[in-house]
Amino acid sequence: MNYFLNEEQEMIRDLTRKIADEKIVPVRAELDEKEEFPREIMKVLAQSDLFGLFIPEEYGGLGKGSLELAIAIEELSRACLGVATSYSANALGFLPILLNGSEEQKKKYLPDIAAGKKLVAFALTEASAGSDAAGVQTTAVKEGNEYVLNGTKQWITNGGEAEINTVVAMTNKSKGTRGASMFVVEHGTKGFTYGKKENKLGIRASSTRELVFDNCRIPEENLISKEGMGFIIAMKTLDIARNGVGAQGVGVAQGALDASLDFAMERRQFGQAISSFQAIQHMLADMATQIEAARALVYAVARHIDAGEKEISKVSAMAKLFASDVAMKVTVDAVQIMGGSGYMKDYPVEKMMRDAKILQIYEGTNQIQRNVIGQALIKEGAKKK
Ligand code: COS
Repeated sequence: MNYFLNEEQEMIRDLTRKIADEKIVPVRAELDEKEEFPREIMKVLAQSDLFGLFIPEEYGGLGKGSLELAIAIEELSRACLGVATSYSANALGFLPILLNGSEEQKKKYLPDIAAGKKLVAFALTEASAGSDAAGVQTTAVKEGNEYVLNGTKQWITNGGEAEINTVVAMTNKSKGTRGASMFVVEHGTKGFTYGKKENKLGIRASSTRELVFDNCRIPEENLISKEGMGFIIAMKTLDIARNGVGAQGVGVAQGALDASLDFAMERRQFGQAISSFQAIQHMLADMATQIEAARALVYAVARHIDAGEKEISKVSAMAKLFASDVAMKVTVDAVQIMGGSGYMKDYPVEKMMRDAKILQIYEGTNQIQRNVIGQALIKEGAKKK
């Protein structure tokens, strides 16, 4: 379908597709098998200026929007969701600085991030704070002109690989969500170490690790915005980033459709290509229709965000919810079409199926997305009365 992308957007698509085909596809199975972080690919993305897509030109970026970011994420996800997750989590990580950082913080951090010299991680989740994002137990206590952080962050994408971490910690536990604050913690800060590295079902090329703060002292300048704004900054960050998860869903689903269509046209049974059977054609037709619907929604939400619309929580949650469910269904169906071959590691679809599952879980489970959408509908309904 023609989404009437402009010349620059087409260029970003072509560039990321080329990198995906030439640099990611040949190594994706090995990265998955060895659970290896894709450092060389990150370098290629940096050389191609792709880390600067969403960062304004004044801070060394390309000054593009959510749509360009979605296009890049989609193409990387078509090849490998583990690589795409490492790339996307970087944007999730710098969004708190971009959205609410001071001028000094933006000037200090964003140029290196845009150049791909420094990778970022976003640290909200903890053992007791998953869907209940307000359950953060990590504390930040002000002592003189420093904050002292104590606590452990869990399942942090890019954990251990990122030089910059945006971290939510409680500055006043008695105030609930209004007692949370957002900080920048740099790799190498005394009292900041990495804990368990997770062994995952999918997206195994991405790093998922604990961040451990043990009397970790950071300067007060590392507080983003004001004390008490951490939860709201995290929610605003997720509102933008969740559409990127939708783009990941579109990409991995497209990759699975492409692989299973190729296979179906080659594989012969009962004296003919299996693609000639209506049972297979109907599956392919459903997969292609669902992907197109998901892509249309993700691009529309990206344009909605880029137009500066204020209410983005609901639509971004819708894009994440819909596209991740499509990704799961399509990747399972791709394995089914390819039968025994689909189940084997000789083909990419079993990996895509394992990878896709995380999209229904991270950046807010799809149950949480439904809550966000439901709450927004009720709010809109009340306004109409
Ligand atoms: N933008 C700006 N502010 C927001 C917001 C948003 N999208 N969502 C909530 N807020 C504000 C609310 O307006 C409220 O402000 P006040 O203190 O002025 O009243 C405050 O934040 C608390 O909101 P709420 O009461 O809705 O918080 P809950 O504890 O009920 O949590 C959900 C709401 C469930 C939506 C939130 O916890 C969530 O998104 N959970 C999933 C987290 C997640 O994605 N985890 C994955 C790991 S991070 S990769």
